[in-house]
Amino acid sequence: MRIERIELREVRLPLVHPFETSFGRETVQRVVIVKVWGEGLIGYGESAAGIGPWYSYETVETCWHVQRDFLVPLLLGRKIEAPTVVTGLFAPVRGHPIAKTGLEEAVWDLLAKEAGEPLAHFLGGTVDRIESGVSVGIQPTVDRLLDRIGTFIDQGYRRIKIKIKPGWDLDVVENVRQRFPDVRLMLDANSAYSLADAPLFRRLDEYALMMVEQPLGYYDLLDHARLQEQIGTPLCLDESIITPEHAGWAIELGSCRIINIKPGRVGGLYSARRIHDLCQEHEFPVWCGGLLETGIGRAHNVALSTLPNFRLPGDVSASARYYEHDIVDPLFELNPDGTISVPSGPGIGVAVDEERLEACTVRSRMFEN
Ligand code: OSB
Ligand code: MG
Repeated sequence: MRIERIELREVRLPLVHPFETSFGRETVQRVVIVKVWGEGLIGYGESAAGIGPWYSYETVETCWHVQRDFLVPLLLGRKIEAPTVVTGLFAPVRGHPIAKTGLEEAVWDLLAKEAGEPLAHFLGGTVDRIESGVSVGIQPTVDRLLDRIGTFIDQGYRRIKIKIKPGWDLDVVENVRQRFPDVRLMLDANSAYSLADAPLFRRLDEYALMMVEQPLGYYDLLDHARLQEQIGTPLCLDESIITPEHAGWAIELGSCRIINIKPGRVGGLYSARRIHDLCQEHEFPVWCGGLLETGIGRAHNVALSTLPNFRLPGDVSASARYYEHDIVDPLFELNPDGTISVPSGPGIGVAVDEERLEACTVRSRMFEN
């Protein structure tokens, strides 16, 4: 399949609720939606960089620059036999995984559509529903947090992740556990602590947490291994795992016992699948994280989550948890049993509402060959 045309679109979508983490507060999501054309078909992908270089060094501006000036020229006009070759094609560009992901995902969608297969199946997944969890941002008060968690539990979410930061940790967890003694609960610190905080994490061992995600430095593997040795709760790495090699190093060093896989963080679905396979060989469970994607990136995350070693509920929640007017049809909805159904149509399996997409586009650019 020859890649005949590529379009980049910067999209802005207001979030239903502001999302606050240890690195800041977002009220609007900005992403680059990528469309690729070949043989009368269109593939869609998403680069969910967000507004500032907080979670990662990438922003919508860096994605646009790296895509327009370096990645699009590497892909446009090429004959692509299999989506797995895109990662190699992009290898000369160092880093910038979120920028790469939008284009790589769009090629996966396009080739799955060419094969007439749902993306989930095309990737090697088997299940028709995935377990859904929800990530709850830092709230103005503990009461607000308890309310929000209660609402999500009532909706059926299968596990709750709460964001923590210094000053919003032990007491908050104590309160959540008192109110919800049995909920499957985990924490995400987004690198807000250092090894000197080990005593805090030892105290958190008392709360039957499924895991603590990324407590220490965003590039660190060694201090996480030192911390994991001192605590009972499994550590889960997010920011520190950027390539399959990092996953291998983390496993060898004992830096964590669980890995959060996000296509955006690792440069796309092929890299995500390689990390999945490596973790499976080492009996490390994985789950699918998120970057507040619109329905397009969400569809890719849903498809990825159907691989067999995605054994824990992910941060792949319903469209309505993020956006009032998402850009896909149908929307992703939570089933009463806390699962999300995997679309059964070809490719991402959901239609993109082009009118809606146009309405929230702030700039676009077409590249033709
Ligand atoms: O650390 O997992 C994270 C959102 C944006 C950036 C980083 C993270 C998150 C989330 C929410 O926790 C994931 C989601 O629901 O999409
Ligand atoms: Mg995280």
